[in-house]
Amino acid sequence: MSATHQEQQASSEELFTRAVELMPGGVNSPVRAFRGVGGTPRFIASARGATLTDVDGRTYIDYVGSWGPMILGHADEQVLDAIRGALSRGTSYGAPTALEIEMAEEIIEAVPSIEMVRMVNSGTEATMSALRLARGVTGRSKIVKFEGCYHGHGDSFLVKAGSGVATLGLPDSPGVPASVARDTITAPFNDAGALAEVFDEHGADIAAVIIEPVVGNMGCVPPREGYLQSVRDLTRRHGALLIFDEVMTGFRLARGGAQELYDVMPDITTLGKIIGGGLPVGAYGASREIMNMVAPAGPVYQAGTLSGNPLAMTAGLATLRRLRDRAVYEGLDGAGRRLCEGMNDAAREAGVPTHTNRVGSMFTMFFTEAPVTDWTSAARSDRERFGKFFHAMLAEGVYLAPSQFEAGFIGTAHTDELLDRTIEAARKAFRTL
Ligand code: HOZ
Repeated sequence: MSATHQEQQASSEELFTRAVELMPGGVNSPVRAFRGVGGTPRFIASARGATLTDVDGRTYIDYVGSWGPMILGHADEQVLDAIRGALSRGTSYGAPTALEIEMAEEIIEAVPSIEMVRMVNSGTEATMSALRLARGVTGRSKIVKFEGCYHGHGDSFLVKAGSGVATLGLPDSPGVPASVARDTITAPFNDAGALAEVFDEHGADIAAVIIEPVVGNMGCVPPREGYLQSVRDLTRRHGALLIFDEVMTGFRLARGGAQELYDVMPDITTLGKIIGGGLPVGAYGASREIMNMVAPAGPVYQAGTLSGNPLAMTAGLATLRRLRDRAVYEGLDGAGRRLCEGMNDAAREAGVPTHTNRVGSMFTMFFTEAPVTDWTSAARSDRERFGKFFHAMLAEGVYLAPSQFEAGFIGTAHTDELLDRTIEAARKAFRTL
């Protein structure tokens, strides 16, 4: 029997037993190990539309969407066709292509504050590069990030971070030099007064404030009305740059991301996820003046062997072109409303206290009654109960993010029928709690 054939026969349980001997925690990215909910991660065999099928032969309605990129659903035919076409022309050249120009044009046309862009290979790379650029431009060292926000695993960002760090309850990561961590100041999200105090104390040293304009990495937490504008005003007043980390929200909440939705313009924007159409990608962009500081136009160094990779550009372009139709976002918002209202009704009927945050097609149902506006309120969620709900949903054929502190994502492949099936599954799941 060939190795591949053996793998096809193996169950998630068997694969995980092998995987933990070979990879830390059995995975290549922490949250997917199910530590936040217990149990064995499902090993995925294939995905199509809004569904995932695991190696055990079970199919789930998927609200992870590869953590955001799959806004058109999995294995979208147009995206696959485009990738097939590109594949036959080779997979990487390490030299410029017309595709990169098309991608830059697409991003610049869509994202209001971006005049020039640099492609990289992941969201983490985008945020690390954006930070270096902000430091290079301002000649200052300190940055401000918000408690519970996550900007990838760069040293400067692993201070009071969300996502896997919050899920696993980890302290600020060993391996980050104290000298680096000292330059990261944290403040509570949604509290302009607290940020003003930080600026009063450190204003002249702060190179940048980095923020998820709608947080996805402590679960979905929207900004209070006027909050992003206050952050914009404070940064401007103190000569610091504002970085919007739109790796999750870019092309998701609106074609122009959260900056379009809330009409607040950052100095630098980071992107990822959707712009790669499911292949590894990231980008950062800003005004012409700022981006011309990046090498080789300017002195701030940043490079990458696979940056602007033709397959990633092709998948991304095929995706972004479909998102030119703004009606897509109305549809996604309607789908989000239908799902969250239905799930809320189901929780209420079962007498389970929950609070749901949603912006368009990003949502989180927190297992707490009180509004969730920042990390302190998110952390009050009953994580044990979330874990039980997660597994009950899995048993009903619904795949949610395996952590209370992640956002759910809806795509165009989530039909009303699938959304209603999810609500029905939730009704049953709540009864088991
Ligand atoms: N950091 C990602 C979610 N915010 C998780 C990525 C993964 O496990 O694939």
